[in-house]
Amino acid sequence: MKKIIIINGPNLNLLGKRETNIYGSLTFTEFFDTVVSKYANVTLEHFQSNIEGELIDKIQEVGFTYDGIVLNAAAYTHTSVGIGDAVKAITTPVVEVHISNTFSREEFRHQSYISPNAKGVILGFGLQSYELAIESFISGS
Ligand code: CA2
Repeated sequence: MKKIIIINGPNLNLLGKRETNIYGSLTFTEFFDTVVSKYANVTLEHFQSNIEGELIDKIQEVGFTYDGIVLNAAAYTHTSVGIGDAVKAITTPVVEVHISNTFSREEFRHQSYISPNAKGVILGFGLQSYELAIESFISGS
């Protein structure tokens, strides 16, 4: 079975509880449970942290053995050279995802330190962005 992990960055633990106009009203746990049942043919894990170093530690921990990483580094996407370097250093392919269309938002959200070393980028489809990323690992090479 393929092993895929979703790694979520800062404040994504607030999904479904705040700013529901931008990020929707489902909590990530509610969403994750539906995804786990839908993709019963893959092993899916989820990790969230508000701490940059913990995200880097997790990327390094899984980044040589798992089949795919779905990474929403949230605000660190736009600031973190460290997370960008970690993505570059590992062998597991990373698909960068965003819930919102970052290009329709403020200018500072147009910059990503992840994209140059990601296998692909999916954004603007709400929580479905995560599902599309998982699908890409299931059906892709
Ligand atoms: O659209 C995305 O997925 C983002 O990665 C979300 C980040 C934002 O900084 C990126 O530019 C785009 C913010 C995540 C904050 O999540 C919250 C969820 C609910 C309530 C408040 C924040």
